Amino acid sequence: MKLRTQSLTLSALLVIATSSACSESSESNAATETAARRVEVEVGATGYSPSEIQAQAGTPLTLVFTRTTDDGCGEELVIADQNIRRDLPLNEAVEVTFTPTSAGSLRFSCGMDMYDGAIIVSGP
Ligand SMILES: [Cu+2]
Repeated sequence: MKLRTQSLTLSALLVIATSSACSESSESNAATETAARRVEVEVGATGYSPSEIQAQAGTPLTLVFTRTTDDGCGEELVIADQNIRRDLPLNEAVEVTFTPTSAGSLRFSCGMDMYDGAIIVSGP
């Protein structure tokens, strides 16, 4: 029984590892689709982690922000270029999805413009 559970767990892990791997496998059907990108960002006492996020123009990007502390000032998230402003309740994952349209750097910050992060968008 224990062995079976372990092998199931292993299978699940393999599935996760496979699906989250970069789409470099030439045999994958996913290569023909535009795979949405999903990045988790922790908002801690000193800012965002990671504070720099890679994205691609034309590919939907979902950022999942979770604020993990009441210290600091991460209660509000602003992505000015996308006209996005969200409250980040403590320990609650907040998803922000948009599709960057052109290459360049998109800045994100806290509501008072103290915390600082960047989304680096490469061309299509
Ligand atoms: Cu702030």
